Amino acid sequence: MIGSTEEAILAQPARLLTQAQREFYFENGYLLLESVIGNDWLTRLRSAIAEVLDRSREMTVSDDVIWLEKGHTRSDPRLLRLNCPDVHHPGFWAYATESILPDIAADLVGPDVRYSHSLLNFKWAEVGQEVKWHQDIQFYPHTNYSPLSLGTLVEDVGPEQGPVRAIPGSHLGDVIPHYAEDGTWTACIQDQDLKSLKVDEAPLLMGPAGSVTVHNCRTVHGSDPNRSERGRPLLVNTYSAADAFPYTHLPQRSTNTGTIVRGKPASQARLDPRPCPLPPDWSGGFSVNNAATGEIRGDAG
Ligand SMILES: O=C(O)CCC(=O)C(=O)O
Repeated sequence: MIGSTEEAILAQPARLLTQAQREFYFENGYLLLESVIGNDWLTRLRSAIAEVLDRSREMTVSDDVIWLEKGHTRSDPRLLRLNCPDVHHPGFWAYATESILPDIAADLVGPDVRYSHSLLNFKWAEVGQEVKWHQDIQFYPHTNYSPLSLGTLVEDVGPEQGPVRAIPGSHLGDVIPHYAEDGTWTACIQDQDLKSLKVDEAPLLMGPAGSVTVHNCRTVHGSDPNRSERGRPLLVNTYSAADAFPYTHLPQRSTNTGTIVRGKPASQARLDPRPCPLPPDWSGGFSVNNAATGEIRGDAG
């Protein structure tokens, strides 16, 4: 469904995407852009990742920056996630601002683009876990629903590696609570609410290294475990229109949060009347322990 906000965005000249791609995103809430990132960037990102991996060899437990996967050892490092990569290696911030990512965002949210946050999800070979069906906006409500996440496939991703899956058109439905009946935060949609969603119709957003996935903050998405022998590093960068502001503590927040990466700052917030359930209070931090309960892990991508 293309409303007046989307029409105004479409009326602006595109920097990179075709009009058909922009319309597809507005209608479906996701997009897959195959092989759009060149080898120069991929080499830079892989070298930054190798440095992070080396840093993790000294670790035995997760900290706020690096979350370790089961079985992590010095000689066989396994990472679950690097939080806020933008402030932990200059290559990640350069990529977030100087690559085509902010141009893709501008084509989908309008010319004025605000950087929100990044994370690097590893999904290690054979042990990388499922990410349950969820919407991102419940982790970080904003004054409007422009936030979107761009996932860069740093390596080739096939069906067995647990690619992201997104339910077409689900961004036009409700924002579904991520709480159990007893009020416990679960970071994902409850089984009874999944019944009305067409999870079987969700395509696998996979492709060669250098492909970019896009999903809107209301789009229901998740991913299967990695059953393959190859890792699946996914660098997630989240942007919004410049006039979208978070009104709760962000789970991922860095000194770069709020930077205008294309266009100009907003002079006022744009308010969408559609409600959003509040997340738990993340002001004390968002760690591997409180991101979700038990084995359930959602993703504030
Ligand atoms: O790493 C994944 O498979 C999930 C990513 C995700 O849920 C997100 O970017 O919001």
